[in-house]
Amino acid sequence: MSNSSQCSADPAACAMIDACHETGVNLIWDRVATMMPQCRYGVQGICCRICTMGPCRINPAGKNKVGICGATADTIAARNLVRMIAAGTAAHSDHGRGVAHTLLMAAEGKGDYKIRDEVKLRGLARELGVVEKGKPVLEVAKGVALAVSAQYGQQEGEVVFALRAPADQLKRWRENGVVPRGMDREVVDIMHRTTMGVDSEFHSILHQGVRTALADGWSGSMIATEISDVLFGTPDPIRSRVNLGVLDAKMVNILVHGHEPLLSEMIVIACQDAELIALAKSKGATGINLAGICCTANEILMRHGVPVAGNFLHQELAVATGVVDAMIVDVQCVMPGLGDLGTTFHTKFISTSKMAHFATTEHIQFEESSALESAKKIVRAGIENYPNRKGRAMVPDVRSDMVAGFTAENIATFLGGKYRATYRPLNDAVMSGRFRGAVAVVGCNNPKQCQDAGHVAIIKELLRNDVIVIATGCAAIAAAKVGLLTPEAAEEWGGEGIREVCSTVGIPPVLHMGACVDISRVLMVATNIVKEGGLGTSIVDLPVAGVAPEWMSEKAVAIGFYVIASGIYTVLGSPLPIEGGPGVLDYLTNGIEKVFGGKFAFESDPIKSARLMIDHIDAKRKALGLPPAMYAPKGEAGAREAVAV
Ligand code: NFS
Ligand code: SF4
Repeated sequence: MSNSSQCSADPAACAMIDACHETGVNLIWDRVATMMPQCRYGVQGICCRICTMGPCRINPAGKNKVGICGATADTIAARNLVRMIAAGTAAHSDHGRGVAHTLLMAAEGKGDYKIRDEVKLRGLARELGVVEKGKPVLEVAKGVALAVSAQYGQQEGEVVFALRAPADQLKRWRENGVVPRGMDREVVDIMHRTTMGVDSEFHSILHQGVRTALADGWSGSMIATEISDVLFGTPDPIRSRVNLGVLDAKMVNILVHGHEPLLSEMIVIACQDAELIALAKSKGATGINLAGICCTANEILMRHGVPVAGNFLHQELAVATGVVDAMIVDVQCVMPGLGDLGTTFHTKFISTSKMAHFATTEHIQFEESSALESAKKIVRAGIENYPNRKGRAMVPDVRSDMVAGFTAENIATFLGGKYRATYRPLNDAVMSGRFRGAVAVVGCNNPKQCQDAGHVAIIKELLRNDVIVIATGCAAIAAAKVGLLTPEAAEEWGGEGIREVCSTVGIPPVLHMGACVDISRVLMVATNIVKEGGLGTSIVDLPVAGVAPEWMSEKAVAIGFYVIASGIYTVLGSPLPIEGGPGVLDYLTNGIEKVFGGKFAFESDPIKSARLMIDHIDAKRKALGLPPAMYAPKGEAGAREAVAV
């Protein structure tokens, strides 16, 4: 096991890792260490076990240049990769499907959900061809719920939200036959196409990967975001706090972890219930403290300002504080190993999704039809567990303030003014060179990389160079932990241009746009910038880039694909598992740019990664005939990292 400072850049994490080591508690970093070295066939994507003539492992320099069926390294690498896209798209899209189903229930007056953003609902209705004028809100809600639900199983045609893309991008997709038909259709297409003896031409396989990923970004995820806004309210900037120090040893601590906002929204209400607060006090606690982990945290942070206990690699560490009385989980990014910690700590793990059961958790089925009742039952179980605390109560005294809650809509209000919501000032700031460009920093933690170190170093380097940052998912939480989501961070870390713009309007230099499904908001920001005018006719023309420094999930592969296919250059902190397929590697890091406008680069060094994006941004500025960045970068590359991390 390596030193805690090699595991994480976060002092709260390091304190917990050290404490766990002293008491012999096994953590994810210990399991990584014993797993090394990992199989290079897997890492390079050239192990195939699609049929039982295999498994086949390709060794280009040895005897096995192709699989038993004759599949080449490129065929195998492409098939494996697009199956990751299918899984990632399925996950995001199912999340959207669940939210759409809940909208239908709300429309039919079943359950405890209400319509919170009627303006957005009516706008969506018009876009989807649902008659809304003069109709009561619940009738419109039903029409919208049925229309978006139908997108999942649509067999032919084009998903509706793909038409939001700038015309030039849509044209590229149409010319290459990759406009998605429906989410389920594209996922099934991948599974069929990649089974033994179907598609073996790697470009063809990869283009179906693009089509499926576009179904995620421009439909499945976009539905999740839009309908969540309708049901739970479109976010507005909101203050909160982040890191393990938001836990309170004297209170009943309830943690929500996973992704879907349906249950967590109700948990927020249940935690304010007078009867349950009284029950908590009767057990000796001072009250109920709710916090989140991963993207569920981002969902209730964005809309209610609920504090965030941490990102992906904080899930075990939160339990190890000994003060988490219940951890409520639904789907995605919940480590199966979590439940085992329950033998050491008193935390009650409560699984709630029909889809996700754990050998060691208690399962309380969450029913949307009686959502608040389910939520109260779950919170009550946490309160009842408070007296069972045993062993240490160790809450690191580490927390930061932050501002979250930015959207494609409210950026226009902030920069344009309340009565003149427009992207004009943002476009002008980019055109003048005050903002050199914009980068979306997204994605996970990965225990093979020092937690948060990549995210934080890249963001600081970008800000120093006057590149404004948009963040989502675990990357946004990483940035929040070091104070980058405060308006003051513009002064501290921003170059002259960032300082001028962000300080004037009082926004942080890193804008938190929500969970990973909310990368659909980032697509709309890029689209709105194009439509505002002055920065080209396509997302491809924009001085922007994307980066996922610490990615690990299949969902991240789907995201990466729809982002490059939307015309955005994207850097990954560790390579896609394709390096054993030379044709696939060359196409995704080179040739695909001519087709869709974006491509991948792989770079593990944060400063070099930032440099790649800044060079790309400068090249795009030049192509647009824009002046170079208005101000010289502040300080020296990475100079303050040693102090800050
Ligand atoms: Ni995104 Fe959000 Fe985090 Fe990665 Fe997991 S929580 S959906 S997949 S680990 S960023
Ligand atoms: Fe081997 Fe071909 Fe079967 Fe894959 S599909 S396991 S390469 S025989």
